[in-house]
Amino acid sequence: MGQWEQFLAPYKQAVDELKVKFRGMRGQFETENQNSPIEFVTGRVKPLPSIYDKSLEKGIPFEPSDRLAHELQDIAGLRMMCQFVDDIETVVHLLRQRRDLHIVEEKDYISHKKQSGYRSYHVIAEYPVQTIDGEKKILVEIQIRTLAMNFWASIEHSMNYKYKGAFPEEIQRRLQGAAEAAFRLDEEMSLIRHEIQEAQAYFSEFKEAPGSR
Ligand code: 0O2
Repeated sequence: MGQWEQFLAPYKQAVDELKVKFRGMRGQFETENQNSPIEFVTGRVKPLPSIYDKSLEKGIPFEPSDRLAHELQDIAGLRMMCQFVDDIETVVHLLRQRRDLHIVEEKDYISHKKQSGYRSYHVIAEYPVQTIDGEKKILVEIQIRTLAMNFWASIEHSMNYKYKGAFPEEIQRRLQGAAEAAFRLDEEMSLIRHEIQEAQAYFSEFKEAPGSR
């Protein structure tokens, strides 16, 4: 097995385990007929070219090392998407209560959006994975955001890839405008949250009813 593959193996294990666990949280809300604050969960191990870019940016040697693992906090990344802005706080609260991970840092890019227009809540946590060589504590970054924030971030991320961060002024202005539009969309949806959730509960009951199709 290559050096990198070996280095990244516990990160892959953490991402796989946490995806199951976080999806399980959503499942539990469903089983208990409660509106889930979690809409869906994704996860990934940072691809090597991104690790390379980030290590260059941070001035860290590009080699499997404790330093790299410590300074790049998002080698293991999870994303939890919510329907409503208020759900984000609920999810963070649920994470704070968990005994299988230890939160070391929280970054609130919702109250303090980034210059780019980026909004999201980041939780950096230590998560122990059990390996054949014993327990290994690794850092995971959990990004919690609404569907609208996620839509904006995915688009901006791919544009960033194309323009390498140097957006033409017009595009940058439009992206910032789009971030504000996404924020207003979240606000509008929050105002009719009750009606939306009632309709969703009705819809899922209807879907489950025998002979409803
Ligand atoms: P990828 O490809 O998603 O992995 P810091 O040193 O704390 O100032 P750092 O270490 O970059 O900054 O951490 P930060 O900004 O808290 O979080 C990094 C991740 O958040 C990024 O990872 C993105 O996933 C996301 N992110 C942060 N800012 C933006 C932004 O302006 N636009 C978008 N689309 N995503 C953002 P990577 O490694 O940059 O990218």
